[in-house]
Amino acid sequence: MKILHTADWHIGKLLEGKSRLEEQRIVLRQLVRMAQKNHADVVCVAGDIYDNGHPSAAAESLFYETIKELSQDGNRLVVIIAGNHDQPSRLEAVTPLVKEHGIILYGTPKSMIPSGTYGSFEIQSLDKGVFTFTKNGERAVFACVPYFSERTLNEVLYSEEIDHEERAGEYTQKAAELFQKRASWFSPDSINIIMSHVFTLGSAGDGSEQGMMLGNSYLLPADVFPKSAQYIALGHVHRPQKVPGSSGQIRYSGSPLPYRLTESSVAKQCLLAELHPGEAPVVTELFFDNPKPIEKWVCRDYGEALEKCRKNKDRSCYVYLSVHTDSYIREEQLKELKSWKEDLIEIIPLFSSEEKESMEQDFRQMSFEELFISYYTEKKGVKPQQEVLETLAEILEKENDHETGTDEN
Ligand SMILES: [Mn+2]
Repeated sequence: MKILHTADWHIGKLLEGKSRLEEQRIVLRQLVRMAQKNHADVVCVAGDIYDNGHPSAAAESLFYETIKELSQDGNRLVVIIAGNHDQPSRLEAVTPLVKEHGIILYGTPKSMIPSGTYGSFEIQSLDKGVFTFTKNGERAVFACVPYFSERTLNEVLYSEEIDHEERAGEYTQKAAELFQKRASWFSPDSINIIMSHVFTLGSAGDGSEQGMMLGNSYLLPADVFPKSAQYIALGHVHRPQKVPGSSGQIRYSGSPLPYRLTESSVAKQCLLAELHPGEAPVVTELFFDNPKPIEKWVCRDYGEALEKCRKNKDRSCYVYLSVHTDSYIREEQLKELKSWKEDLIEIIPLFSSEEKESMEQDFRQMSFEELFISYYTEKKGVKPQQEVLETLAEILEKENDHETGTDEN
């Protein structure tokens, strides 16, 4: 049986306010072609379908279009779990429509699907998140564990009679218990697969998920996963990787697109795992062609930056531009750069250390407004507009009124 493993589509995600939908459409089409070309029997999407719980109509439309194409009229099973960015019930809501296309959706670890016909597959639902089916004489058992919080863990694992004292336990142990429970349905003569959306210890994060972690308790060691699982398809970390401590059967496929500059150094991929009962998986990495890379340019002066923008005007890429300069980049220079290269995400002036030192000296003699202008200019690369300065003056005036007691109160 061939499983195509992907995750973290984050449909609708922006880069500094810029839509990435077109790029997402391109890579998701590539994914459909990969599934076809490699004759995948099942596609696993391991969470974070959307970038947020309230996706735009265009984002939803791209999702539906993609899963319909992937499912190939119900001849390929598509299994989707929710990530921390998805709204679980909303993701599941479309089940009555997509069931006949062979599409299975799990919103929470408590979700259980009805047994029945899903496209050309006869699915037997065994437990929460667990189902089985047979294709080409091979039986597969899927244990799907969508993103869970500690609260969800308690709800899933313990009945109401157990009091809080007894519930006390480490997140890790509880997570291990949950995976173990689900894996109790695995059998040696089946293909046994776990799908989940978690952060495992030792996975080289790229910064994109930092905000999603609530302290170290949300990091799971690789041994929370039962040994009886042949392949563990994970989502959450955007950088593709084998989880350390596993022999390559616990994997993050990573996102199909780099979503920030730090993710740009690694080629994006999805994974094709060929599985047979009782055998180690054979995993092949399939690479995406990035339609619009995120780049960092460092230029020695404004002239070079301008030249580089001109030369690359027709090339599709996002640019974080740093320019060595002795003076601030003026508004009109900024406009000129952008007139050549539209997708300049950020322009950062780099001052020589001497320049910086002399400026630091000056700070002591500066007025608040001058300090503000200097700070704003350094952060944004341009001088603040008159309107901003006027607002600042207004605020300062009010502050002074308060301090001197001339306010009405
Ligand atoms: Mn995530």
